[in-house]
Amino acid sequence: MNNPPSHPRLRAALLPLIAFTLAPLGALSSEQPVTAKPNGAPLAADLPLEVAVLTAAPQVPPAIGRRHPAKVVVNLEVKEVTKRLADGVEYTFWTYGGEVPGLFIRVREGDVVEFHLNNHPTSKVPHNIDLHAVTGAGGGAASSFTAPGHSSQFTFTALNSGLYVYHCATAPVPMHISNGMYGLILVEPKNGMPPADREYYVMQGDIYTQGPTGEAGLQVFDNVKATDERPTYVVFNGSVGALVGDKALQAKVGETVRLYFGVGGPNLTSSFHVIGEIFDRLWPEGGMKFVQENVQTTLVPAGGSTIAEFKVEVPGTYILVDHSLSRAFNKGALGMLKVTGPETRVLYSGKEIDEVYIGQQSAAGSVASTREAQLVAQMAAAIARIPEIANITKEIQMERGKKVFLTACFVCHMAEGQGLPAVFPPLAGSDYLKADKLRAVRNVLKGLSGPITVNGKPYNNMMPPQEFTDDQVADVLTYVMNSWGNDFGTVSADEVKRVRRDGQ
Ligand code: HEC
Ligand SMILES: [Cu+2]
Repeated sequence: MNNPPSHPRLRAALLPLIAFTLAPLGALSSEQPVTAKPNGAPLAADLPLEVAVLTAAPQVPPAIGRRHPAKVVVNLEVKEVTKRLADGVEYTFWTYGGEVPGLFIRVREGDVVEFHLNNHPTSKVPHNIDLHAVTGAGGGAASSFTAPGHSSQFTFTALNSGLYVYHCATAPVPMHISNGMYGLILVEPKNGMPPADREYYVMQGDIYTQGPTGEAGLQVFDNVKATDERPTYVVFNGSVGALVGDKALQAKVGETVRLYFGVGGPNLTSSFHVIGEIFDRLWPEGGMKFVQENVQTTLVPAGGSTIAEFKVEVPGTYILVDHSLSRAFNKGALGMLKVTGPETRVLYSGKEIDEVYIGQQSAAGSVASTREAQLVAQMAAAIARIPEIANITKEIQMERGKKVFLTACFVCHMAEGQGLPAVFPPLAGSDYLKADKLRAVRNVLKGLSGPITVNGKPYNNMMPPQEFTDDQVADVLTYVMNSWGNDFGTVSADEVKRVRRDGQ
């Protein structure tokens, strides 16, 4: 038997090692959740117990009214969800609480926080959490590595007040963060935050998709673009337009608006700016002593935050941007704050926002691009249905596929697809190939070994995985499925993409 060590302290010390080397999940499945009590843990037992109210952006939980410490229980669930990234574009986000950014957590300096991280059973991979508000190894990451369908518990004391980023720290970390695994935790100072009329939660993140910006359909993470820090999207609150049109932030003339703003990254720093406003008060980098007044643009690092506050004197629509403006106008880092109320012409006598200035990011532009994406998809579908076009497409695929066949497959399956008796099965006239084309896609992507029967004859050999793009795999299979008398139909790049994504 090779049981994990049973002594709790030893196990707690070993778990992070297991976690960070990404051992097979089986190694963890027999583990009990690890409870890490801070030194002097009995203290928590004397504290009043509270369950933290968590909110989805742009909402912020209510101010902590209490002026004494409490034991605060935080329940946060990790879920992998497919949602809108931009008009016509979907993405499978990895989330804390089903939302990007993750749910906002609010506690008070001196609170003892009992943290429960639950990873939903439908998740495909393990996750954990590193809270920058935590003083302790990995900010909690070491104690919170959680396989799908499991939950972890750890406890920390919120020693320092401030606005802190939290994020997933499971390998590959940039991918987990880019997929949406970041959020904010506010540790209020002992005497609380000064009151504000409106408090909002906004967070910026950079996203890397295989398709270019705006390409319709379900997009997947692109590791090369991420490594090169070339995002296809830079967004506020998880998607293009999350704070635009009827989802804009709201305020009334005369109110004080406070923005809790964070940058999840994983890579880009934000030049955070509100077009048409000046930050009256700023807590730079989320530190708790507000030290700046009258700031136009504030730099917010990846994995950092700021608290920006201003009184709104003039009605209108104010535009939140990353002032690296290509990100705002071309990649999505743009939001709106709508201020209603009486005009004060002395302060400003102008028209409303200029739809042209913010172009496709405006409410009207957003509707237009949804419609455009629909029409483009309709047109593509209509074109594909024209038989002549379908035939030409197939012919092009055949020629391209032949080239792939002659570089890779023919060495084993032979030039006429006839195979080699008892060693390499035939592709010409193969009943195995004919029966299930998606299985054939899988065979080419992942390789194939073990006993199979082709045209009544047994084969038990090994085909290595074939390293090709989705297009090349589609082309080569279309070629073999329509050569040497085969008439088995065609394979599209989309089908290959789906098989690759769905795995097995
Ligand atoms: C190094 C030799 C090798 C290469 C290269 C190779 N295969 Fe195979 N292929 C095999 C073997 C061996 C099997 C049977 C594996 C088994 O016995 O489980 C197989 C099985 C198959 C099958 C399923 C069985 C059948 O006859 O229908 C398909 C489809 C297939 N290969 C397609 C391809 C295509 C397409 C390529 C090129 C992209 C390719 N193979 C490249 C060795 C190879
Ligand atoms: Cu994660």
